[in-house]
Amino acid sequence: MDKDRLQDELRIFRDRNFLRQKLRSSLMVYVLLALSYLLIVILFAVSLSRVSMLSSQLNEVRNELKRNNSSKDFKLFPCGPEAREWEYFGGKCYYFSLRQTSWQRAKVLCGTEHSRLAIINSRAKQNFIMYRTRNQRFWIGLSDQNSEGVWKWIDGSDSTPGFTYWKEGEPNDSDHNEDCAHVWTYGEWNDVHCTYECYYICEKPAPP
Ligand SMILES: [Ca+2]
Ligand SMILES: [Ca+2]
Repeated sequence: MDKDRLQDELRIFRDRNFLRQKLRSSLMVYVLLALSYLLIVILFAVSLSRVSMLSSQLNEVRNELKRNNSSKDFKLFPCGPEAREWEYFGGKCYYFSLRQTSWQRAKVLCGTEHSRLAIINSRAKQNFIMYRTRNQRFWIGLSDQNSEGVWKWIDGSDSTPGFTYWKEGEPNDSDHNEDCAHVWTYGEWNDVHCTYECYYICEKPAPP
């Protein structure tokens, strides 16, 4: 009887020991799993922060490149890289047409480009235009269509008190029919009939 009891107790002890060992090994597995999970989370967080750091650095480089390019663009094309046919002078942009047309049509064509026929109100601007037009005839924004002999710029201002560069003997209103002005040889101004066809100069403010 005592022997049986002893064997039972021994068996129970063994079972308990076995269970304890099993529990311990399962616990170890769970701890290891938890540690690996933690490690994965840490690695993920670290790589995420590195990726965001890299992308912010990349953005900075991109912005710097953009800034450099836009300042280079401004130096090369102050009137805008999309408007390379416009020439910059003194804070404004000028277009020298390649086609000849009447004064009225030239006025409309400048308008479609958000500009107007050129106003020459200084010697510096006259020099620029003179150099650029090289004895070719180009319409400017000056006419006496509203009142004979009263020459007004296209912005409504009176030309007489300001800078003028009329050719000697001009404006002569030849045949009583010359109401529009163009630059002529040596850049001097001449009045001619408005349906005459010549090149034209448009002017607009330079982009900010
Ligand atoms: Ca006239
Ligand atoms: Ca004339």
